[in-house]
Amino acid sequence: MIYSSAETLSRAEMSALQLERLQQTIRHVYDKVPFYRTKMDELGIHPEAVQQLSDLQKLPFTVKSDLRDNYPTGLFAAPLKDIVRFHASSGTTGKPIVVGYTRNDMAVWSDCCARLAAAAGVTEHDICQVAFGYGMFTGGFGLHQGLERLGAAVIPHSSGNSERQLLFMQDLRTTVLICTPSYALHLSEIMAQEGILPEDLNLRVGLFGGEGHTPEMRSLIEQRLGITDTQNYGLTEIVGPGVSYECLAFAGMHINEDHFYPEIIDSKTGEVLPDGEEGELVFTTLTKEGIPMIRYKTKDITRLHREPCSCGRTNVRMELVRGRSDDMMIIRGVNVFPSQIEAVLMSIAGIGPHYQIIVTTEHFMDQIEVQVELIDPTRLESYRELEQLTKEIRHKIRTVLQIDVRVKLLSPQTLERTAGKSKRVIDLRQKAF
Ligand code: DLL
Repeated sequence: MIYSSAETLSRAEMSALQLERLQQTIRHVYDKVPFYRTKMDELGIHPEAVQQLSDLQKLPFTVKSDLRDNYPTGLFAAPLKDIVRFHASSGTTGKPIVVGYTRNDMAVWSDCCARLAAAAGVTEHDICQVAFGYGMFTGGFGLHQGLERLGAAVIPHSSGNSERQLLFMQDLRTTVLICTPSYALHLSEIMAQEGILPEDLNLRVGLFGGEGHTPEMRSLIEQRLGITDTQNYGLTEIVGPGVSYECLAFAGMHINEDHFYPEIIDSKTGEVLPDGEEGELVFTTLTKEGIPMIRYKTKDITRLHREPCSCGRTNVRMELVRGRSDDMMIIRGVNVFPSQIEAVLMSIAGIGPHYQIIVTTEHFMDQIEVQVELIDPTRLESYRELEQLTKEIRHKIRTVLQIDVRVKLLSPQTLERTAGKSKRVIDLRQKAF
């Protein structure tokens, strides 16, 4: 089902709507956000300079560190009394990045997530189990609101506790599973262990996102869970889930471009590339009030296609994400920067500065092992001391990243030294993109 008439506008109608909203947004940030006003003043660009959509190219990009530098609410365009929800995601170092939604932002977000679910064939007759984390991560609440708006029944299970997930799936006859693709595969393994067959469940569709997955993973999920696997994409800085989504024609992910204006750029030169060319995806929000974003560089690599889709939708499609242009790792849906781990290690006495992060897949779940050298070799002799130190490192990493890692303490001079760039991350996963 096509949920919104905004998904079938003609190109001329969409462009006119986008231009009107873009002009309002630029005026709004110029008036309300000193960060944007200063940048625009420095370049001698005033809101009136945006007369057509391509004029957006005159404006500078926004990057993740701008959010960090203005932590927590420096980029907000609405007063805090108008903010009704906060969410957050990892920054490149210790501090997360924080976003805020007004009442209208929440309505837009729910609508975008309802479109996403409807495009995958979800209806009010479905029973949808959300296995994304509820909390500062946008996945749980975002999908929850959209599904409720659509009129589906929601089981707000949240992440983890696979046995209980399966219990509810069986007893409440869950038809739609919402989680990361790696968690879907993990669940399928638990099913096999417990002797639960796809036929014992009533699942028919998966709404998977937060990380990419390969065609091989997709067919494995479809086969093992007996469902249609659909993907959706989003990022905290833009709205969370609901930025783009697959329809049942599987011809890429339709972007909610009446709210999020996409560009593809050459990451190095910043030049905008024509449709069909691969580059970094950049978004400008067109209706956001809480924290509008102008030309936000996502670091996600993809291509855009504007021809209408056989599903009847006309909104632009992005290909499934091909990878990222930075070193951010996505571990079980959580964004992890090596620099965050480094910052934790460096704050603990007696270890470092040499360390390595090994990423593997076990039972379809990402695992991280942090190997770090001890400074004092005599510490190797005390088992209790080593255990305490290991615990401290794990605890601090869990506090910052919300994920569990394994820690291996090494004797000094164990890790290979290089004259050039040291290789901090060894990613042995089957590529997720
Ligand atoms: O992952 C929002 C989300 C939650 C989307 C649930 C879909 C479902 P962040 O934690 O800020 O937000 O991470 C955003 O995750 O820049 C991509 O690199 C990656 N990502 C998200 N969805 C996909 C996808 C949420 N379908 C970052 N394919 C983004 C590939 C994805 N990468």
